[in-house]
Amino acid sequence: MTEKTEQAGVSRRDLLGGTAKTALVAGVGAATGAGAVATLSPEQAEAAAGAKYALAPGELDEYYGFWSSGQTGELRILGVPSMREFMRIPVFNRCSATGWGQTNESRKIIMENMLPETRAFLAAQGKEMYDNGDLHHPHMSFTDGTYDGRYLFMQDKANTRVARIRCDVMKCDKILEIPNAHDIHGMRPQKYPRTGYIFANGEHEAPLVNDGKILDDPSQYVNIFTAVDGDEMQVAWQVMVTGNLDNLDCDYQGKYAFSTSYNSEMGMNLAEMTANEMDHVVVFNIKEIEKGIAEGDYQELNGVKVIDGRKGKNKKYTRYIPIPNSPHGCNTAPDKRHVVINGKLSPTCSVIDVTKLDAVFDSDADPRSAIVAEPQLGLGPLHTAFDGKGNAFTTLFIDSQVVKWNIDKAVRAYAGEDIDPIISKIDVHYQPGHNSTSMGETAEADGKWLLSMNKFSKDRFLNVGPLKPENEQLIDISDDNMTLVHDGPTFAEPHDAIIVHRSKVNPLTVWKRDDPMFADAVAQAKADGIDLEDCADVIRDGNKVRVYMYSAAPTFSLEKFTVKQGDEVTIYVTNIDDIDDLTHGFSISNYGIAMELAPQATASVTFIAERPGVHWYYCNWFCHALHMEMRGRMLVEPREA
Ligand code: K7E
Ligand code: CUA
Repeated sequence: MTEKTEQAGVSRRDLLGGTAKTALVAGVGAATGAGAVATLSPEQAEAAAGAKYALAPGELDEYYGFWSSGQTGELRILGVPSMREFMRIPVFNRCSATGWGQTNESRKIIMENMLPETRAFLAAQGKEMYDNGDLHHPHMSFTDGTYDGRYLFMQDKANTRVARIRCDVMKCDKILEIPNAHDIHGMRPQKYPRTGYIFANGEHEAPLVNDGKILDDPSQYVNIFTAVDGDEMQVAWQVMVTGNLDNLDCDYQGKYAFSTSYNSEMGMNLAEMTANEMDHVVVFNIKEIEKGIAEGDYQELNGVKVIDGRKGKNKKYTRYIPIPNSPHGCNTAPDKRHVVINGKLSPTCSVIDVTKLDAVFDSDADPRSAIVAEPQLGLGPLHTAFDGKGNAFTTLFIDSQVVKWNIDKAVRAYAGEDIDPIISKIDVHYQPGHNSTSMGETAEADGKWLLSMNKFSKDRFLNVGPLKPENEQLIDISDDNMTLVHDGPTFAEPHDAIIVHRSKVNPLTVWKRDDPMFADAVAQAKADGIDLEDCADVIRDGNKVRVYMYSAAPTFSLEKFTVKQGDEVTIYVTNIDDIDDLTHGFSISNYGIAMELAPQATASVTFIAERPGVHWYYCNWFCHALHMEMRGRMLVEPREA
């Protein structure tokens, strides 16, 4: 037993010592005995679930599922319980269908909050934007502890960004690159009183000013926790912390945020990073941090106010609660009181009681005094979801199971009562990461559905070659059993999803003409004296050419236009069709151009007309019986010799 473990008051038995750690690090599965394992054949499962999940064609789902896509960089919308995929919203990736990353409207969003050094770095690569992202965590904005349907927020671990999607049009409207931090991983919106802040964990440590002056001196590396203003999408403040920040959540009082932290050792390799028996959760005191900022207790770096909340520094701002080795998931229960910290290398979850945190901050009580339960659940607990009835569902990565357990029983067992908090276990296929319950991260958790997001599908689907899909399984949790009802293969790599009741989300069916998304195009048209909804015009402005047309099925208002080789051409297309679902597209052959034109939207694209000759533009979104005929010619006059 290490000295640190004794200080924390956790026994060796509670930690199961090195067994789980060794198994997890080595990637070896191991079985645990606790709890009954429920497995049904697909036929039994379907019968047991009363086919509640199976919607007839044309029937609508009760929930929206908002899925991340990991290294694909987009956000996806699925229906729950049908698990049908409805839509993909490009965010950090680029999109061939919609022109995300190519239209002027999307380029502005992607680049307007890019750091100057990133701009310069990308320019040296001959690029103006990153092509990739790693989107792990999608979460909706909150008001009063539940989803309010305004925005979805998400992070990019690959390139240190936070983005926002407007739920009225289901398009990304802001992407913010976070200075000082490295690799944003855990991310959550403030639950109360409203969002408010978006809290974002910088996962990897680096010198605070990372300009190359400090290199191989890890003693000078720090980690950064960031609060973003979710309305303005600007960084509000940052806190310097000790240890790699992994996942996070916050409370229902608007007082505290919690980040799990592995590698409290600040090690640089696997052995160093997993050396200690205990890591920690960092508790952020939001009001004290705001006060410290107001009182000037910060340094300003890259235009951001950074407070020092490292271990052993100012205890007003942060506290470090010792937690068994390498905690991962962090999930606040809908009872508004308990926060579950998932052990990963420890077979336990540690439960924080938020009502005990005031004492930790005010009277300097032992930070571990806020821990009120630490049940042993199985091997590799990664993430926990809730049913709103006092129960928790934790994924066990190594065991390939989900364990259902009761929070109150776990608290009583920790206090000494002889009681088993585990209710049941179910096999999932295979190696689950996140899980998610219907409305489960809000105060309105309704205990109907549980989604287990499994990293491996192995033998569950037809073999598609060495690269396999993941498998996301839907589990009916409406009664005491957990009943597996559906396998849903998905492409790389949804980590996380939220399941939002459809009453919370109410998107438009056509764009409003005064939408900010294309306000720049509207302003330019106005300056050029053009009516976007009734135009067929070419404006020449030196070697800049602005081409205005509208689309109305099955025609573009310009059947041809002429430019000169080398002109910088901007094409503005407005879809004047205002019928639900009548989307057009605009693509120019051999110019690499394509964009989406949803009903009543304007989109624009700029390029250099360097290829002389006749080039057809055409509608690339099937819209009409005469869709193939919806086309025109761009005539590019060759440069005079
Ligand atoms: Cu557990 Cu990035 Cu949310 Cu993945 S993290 S599983
Ligand atoms: Cu318009 Cu196809």
